[in-house]
Amino acid sequence: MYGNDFGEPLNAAETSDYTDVVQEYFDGLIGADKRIEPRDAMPEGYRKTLIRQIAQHAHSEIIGMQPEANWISRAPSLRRKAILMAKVQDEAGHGLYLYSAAETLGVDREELLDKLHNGQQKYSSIFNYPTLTWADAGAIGWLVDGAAIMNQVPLCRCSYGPYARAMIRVCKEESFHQRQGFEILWTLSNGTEAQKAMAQDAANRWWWPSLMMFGPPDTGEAAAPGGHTEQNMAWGIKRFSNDDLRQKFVDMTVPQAQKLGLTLPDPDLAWNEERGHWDFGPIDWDEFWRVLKGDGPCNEQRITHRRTAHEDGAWVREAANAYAAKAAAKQEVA
Ligand code: BYC
Repeated sequence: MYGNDFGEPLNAAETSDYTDVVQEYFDGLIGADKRIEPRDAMPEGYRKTLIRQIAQHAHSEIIGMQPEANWISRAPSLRRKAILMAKVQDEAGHGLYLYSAAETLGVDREELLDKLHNGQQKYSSIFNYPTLTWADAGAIGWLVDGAAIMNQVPLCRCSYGPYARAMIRVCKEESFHQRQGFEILWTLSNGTEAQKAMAQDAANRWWWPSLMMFGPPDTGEAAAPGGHTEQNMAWGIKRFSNDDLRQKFVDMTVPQAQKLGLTLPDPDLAWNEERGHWDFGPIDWDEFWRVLKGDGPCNEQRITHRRTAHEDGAWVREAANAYAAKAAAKQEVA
């Protein structure tokens, strides 16, 4: 039983012509904070927005495997290697749940991958930065997974059922990843001077790109023209604005940095008693938009690697399809 199973579901296939009926039914479910399920009729804008966001999210998960996989062969111990390998596999799993969730909206996974490969769809800006030292594996877990959790926990209450349900497991795993990253940095910060310097350098390089992960501000000069926040909040897809989540992330992370004995690279970072939040300095939005347009340090490398992996894996897809066809033919005979 899912969200609205106790009511009278309005089946998408039976109602395609009756847009006002669809809208009324849909608005009723959203207004009552119920879940929209794949069989439900929904406005085209809602469907397209979800495909855009879920696909971008899925692409981020699989592209996000690259910077960390870079350190599997060089992790400093067998234990570290095993943990990192499991983490990278988790990210592949997240990609699979998310592509499956997108497919419930009537889009084909192959089409989404084509759009990633030809640049029509985005992935998170954060994965266009390089992992230069082992401490970066720690900083990604601590800061990048930390930001991802902040952004994704509210998505467990997203109005679209399959996305919300996928997010529950994703968030549990991200939470483990965040602790794994923190523990790597904890060990380095309590190690030799050189190890501590390595941890500090990683925190310096990953801090600002992590703040950019939440997306452009909702208002002001750096806001995206026609940003999606207002509409997506009305649809129950987004529960908080980009700036609110960014602030929550800063508030959560500053005390953790203090615990680690690391400084964050922002001279304006200061506790604001009146607001009850940490103030932070201006974000370089020009850098953010540059990275989004393809001009980050690793954009070219990430997408080339992804395309090659896809081409190299063609035989696996062909074999799986041939096996499925054979199994289906056998069943027909039986
Ligand atoms: N990178 O109006 P806005 C992870 C785009 S974590 C690239 O605020 P929206 C992982 C945005 O798409 C990362 N593009 O849009 C973690 C839009 O362009 P389009 C993935 C970005 O959708 C650890 C334009 O800027 N997480 O996977 O309301 C290890 C204007 O933005 C970014 C998710 O995807 C960015 N950082 O809000 C491994 C979570 N920010 O599409 C893996 C789900 C903005 O109109 N996604 N843009 O051309 C979301 O919550 C929302 O899509 C965002 C953006 C908060 C990211």
